Amino acid sequence: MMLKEIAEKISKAGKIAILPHISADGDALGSCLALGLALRKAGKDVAVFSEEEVPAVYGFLPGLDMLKVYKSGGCEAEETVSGCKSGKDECSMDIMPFDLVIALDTGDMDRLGKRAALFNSTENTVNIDHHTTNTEFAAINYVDVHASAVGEIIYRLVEIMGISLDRDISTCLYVAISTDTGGFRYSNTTSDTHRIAANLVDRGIDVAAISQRVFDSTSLPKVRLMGEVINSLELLQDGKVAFCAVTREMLEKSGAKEEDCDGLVNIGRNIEGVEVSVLLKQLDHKLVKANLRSKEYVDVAAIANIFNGGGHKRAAGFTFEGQIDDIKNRILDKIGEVLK
Ligand SMILES: [Mn+2]
Repeated sequence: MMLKEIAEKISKAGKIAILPHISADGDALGSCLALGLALRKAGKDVAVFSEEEVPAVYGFLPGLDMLKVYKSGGCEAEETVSGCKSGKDECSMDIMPFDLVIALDTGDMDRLGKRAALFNSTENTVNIDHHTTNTEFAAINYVDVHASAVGEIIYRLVEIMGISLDRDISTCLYVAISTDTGGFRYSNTTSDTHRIAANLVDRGIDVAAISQRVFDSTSLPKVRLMGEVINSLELLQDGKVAFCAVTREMLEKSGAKEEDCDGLVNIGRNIEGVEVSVLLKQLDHKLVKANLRSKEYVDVAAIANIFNGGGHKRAAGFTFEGQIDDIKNRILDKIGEVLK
């Protein structure tokens, strides 16, 4: 499947829905809003539906006025950004039907959560992604595992569609690409990544302000949570594996929110000698979310896959039914099998 075919499909549609994955991150949100802004410029009727409120850190992104938090059976103009009311008081658009639904940065149907119903409301579905574990769940699938971020693919798609990049679209794409590459530091960063970023900078985006907001702004509750996580840290397998946990009690004690757990897995990964870092987060009394990161050679997507999760070689995750202690040894065994 070529991007040109997706561009043609889009050009034939009038009303388009764009969906990021659940717990949308910088790449998912930045890509969805960039594509949404571009399609709106091309005269399309566009809505972006997220599963949850947008994390406060991304509250400055252009185009958030077209984002709605999806509720099954309708959308409500609740808070679309953590702590801020949406600019719109009510849905300006009926939820269904859409001519085309596009999922971005979404490895499989489970990652659409409740919005799977919306996705399946039409046969015209598109899946644009870069996860190695993508299940090609749409009618049209475009998966480029060499793209550092879906933002890179959207950059190319917008170019193919002949829509001019403006400052707002460029800001969203820059957030998408810079977050998925950890600020152009991870191994997925290529010369293409930098060339695209250079072109975005040429559109007049404020790199320092964006970076400050995305990378160098931490709430006090998050700093407190980091302290709790550091206290839970264990080094195992000759110091090659770092284990951390986030319990509901820790979240309550620190006053932190779910979104504050973002990036905490890197605390373990950044320790000298650690190859794999695992962060286990208690979602509720029976669900645990595992975040996995590796530094040089362990394919954590393959490990996550064993537990029905997915992701990238150096960053992956899965959800598990049980308690933190139940899953810990099982993951450790799997990691032990592939550690040098
Ligand atoms: Mn991504």
